[in-house]
Amino acid sequence: MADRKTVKAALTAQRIETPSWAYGNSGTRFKTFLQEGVPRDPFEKLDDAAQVHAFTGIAPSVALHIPWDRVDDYAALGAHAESLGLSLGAINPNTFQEDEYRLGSICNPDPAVRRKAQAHLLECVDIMDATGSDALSLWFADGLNYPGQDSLVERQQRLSEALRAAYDRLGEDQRMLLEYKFFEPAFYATDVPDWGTSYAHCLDLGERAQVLVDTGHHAPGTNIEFIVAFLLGRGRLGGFHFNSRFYADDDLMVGAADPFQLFRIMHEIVRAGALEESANVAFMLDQCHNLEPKIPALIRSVLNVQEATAKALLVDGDALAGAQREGDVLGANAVLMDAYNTDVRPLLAEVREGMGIDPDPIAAYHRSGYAEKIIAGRKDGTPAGWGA
Ligand code: PSV
Ligand code: MN
Ligand code: MN
Repeated sequence: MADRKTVKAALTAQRIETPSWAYGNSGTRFKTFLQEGVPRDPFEKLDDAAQVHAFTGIAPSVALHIPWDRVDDYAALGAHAESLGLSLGAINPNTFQEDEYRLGSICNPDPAVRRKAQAHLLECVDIMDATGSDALSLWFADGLNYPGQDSLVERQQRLSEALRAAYDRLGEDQRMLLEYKFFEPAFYATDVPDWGTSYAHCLDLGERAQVLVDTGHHAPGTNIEFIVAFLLGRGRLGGFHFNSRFYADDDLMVGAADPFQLFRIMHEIVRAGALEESANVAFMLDQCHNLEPKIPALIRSVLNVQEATAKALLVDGDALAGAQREGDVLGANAVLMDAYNTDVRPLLAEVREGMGIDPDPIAAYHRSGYAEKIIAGRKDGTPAGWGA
């Protein structure tokens, strides 16, 4: 087991990226409940993200979704981030909200629609150049509702062509993350439904194409830590979209539904040394806070990942390896469970004190008066939200 000092150093160095879209209004397909004080533009989303970072100390970057976060001057947005002690993270193109994309984007049977989607991917690489972002994070809603609707094989060929054009446009220090999702919005077939499909396309493209694992995008019962371990072993785990699911892509707070699964995932990360910055795994959240206030929900989510990480760091690796070698089934399992059942809150309070932040980030945020300030100060204008 790593000594306490090493564990604390790893926790202090950990970084978790929050998504710009989690700060805006969102909802289910039935209703978006508007909240007061919600940001009205990407600049204000960054202001709120700076609060999450200020109270956790480990969330200094923000992912953008284009066109939700479209601005005239991305360098100015980057400068605003910098002035807040933040940086701009992954750029997520959006090819799922325009009427032309009814039958898909880069897999659409109509070449004109494919060209439009392709141009948007390239525009997003231009934005990466302006913001200094290193990751083009791709998710495609493309798929079919009915058997026979389109050719499964030809759609894969169109996908390959579009990914190739985007990949070839990336700079040396930029990479592509390819996310998969087993269903929704398409119900019969999805063009990138699983990690295997994503992995195969990444292998075709080259080393800077990697798989993105969104924890909400699997069938119930899927062993996500196996996928993580496999991809890590092949150098193709690009990053995560963390969230919780009870049923499908629920986008609830990470660690809320199944903290044990989160621990098992972080155990594979720690075991592989992938917490290190040099491993280049992006730990991002992808969540929607429909009922709960957004900033404290994001703080809670960051803390949940941090708690799972702390427990994973406490696994006694030597004892685990020994028990595994000896075929000691119960002993090996007990090593993992001992770490999982440890109350890491006192350790994390110490880590925060070492970072000069309050040991109880949620309480400190509530005391800060920021929530009241944004409710009073953001009365005019249109709040940001899905599609805005
Ligand atoms: C799709 O369900 C997804 O997980 C993708 O990452 C999108 O970019 C994001 O959600 C939009 O909310
Ligand atoms: Mn996602
Ligand atoms: Mn999702």
